[in-house]
Amino acid sequence: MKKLMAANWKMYKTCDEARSTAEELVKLTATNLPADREVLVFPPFTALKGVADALAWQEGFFAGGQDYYIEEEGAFTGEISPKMLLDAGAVYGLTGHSERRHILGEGDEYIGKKTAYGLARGLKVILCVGEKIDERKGGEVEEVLERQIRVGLKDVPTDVAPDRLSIAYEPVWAIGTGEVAGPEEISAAHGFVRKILISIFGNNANEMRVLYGGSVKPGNCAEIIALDNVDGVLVGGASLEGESFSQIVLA
Ligand code: G2H
Repeated sequence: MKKLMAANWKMYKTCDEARSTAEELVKLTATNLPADREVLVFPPFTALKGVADALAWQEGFFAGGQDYYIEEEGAFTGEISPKMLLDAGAVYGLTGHSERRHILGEGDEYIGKKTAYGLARGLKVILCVGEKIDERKGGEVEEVLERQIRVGLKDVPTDVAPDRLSIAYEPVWAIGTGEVAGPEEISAAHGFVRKILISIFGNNANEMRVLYGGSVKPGNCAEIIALDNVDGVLVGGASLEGESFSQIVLA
């Protein structure tokens, strides 16, 4: 299974800035990208086509959409569909990111519908899960992760191709805070995520990627991706500069 090194640019970068960062990333990593790694960038929607075009001719480089709606088209002001993402060059879609859960108010049921819909419409999907600090302090990590995964995947066919579905474990208290989960916390959470995936998808789940996200940086990436059951990273702040993200990609 190839490690997936993913950048989430959130609500940062104009079209020109995004395209030039993508081009810089290609320049810094394409010739020395290890054969067991892939690179994925989630730019804002407005910059998606430019970034996808900049990455398209590089083997192992992909673009994705940070969100999408659960219809193909229609009177849904402000929304965007998987069909539109694919048309702009996206291969992946993201669901359940903590900022959509906790700032935009998305719940498990809707996230579940969205995950299944994106897969059915041809996207590869990364479902994000993760506990808040009070849930960790209250000993509820496994309960929260199990609920988010089971509800988030309840409409996904059990024979889904394993390379089309990934989970990103992003503890909310480690997102954008500079606070990284320790190796034991990451290993325990990823082992638990794998166990739940196996209970849903059987052996297929051993081929599904489980990414870690939350204050990943050039200085801590190598240690994190070497852990058991860590099949890549989803990086926010430290992915915004081509130089910094290229160090993560090659770490
Ligand atoms: C978590 C992560 C990217 P950051 O949101 O998904 O962001 O690396 O800034 O913690």
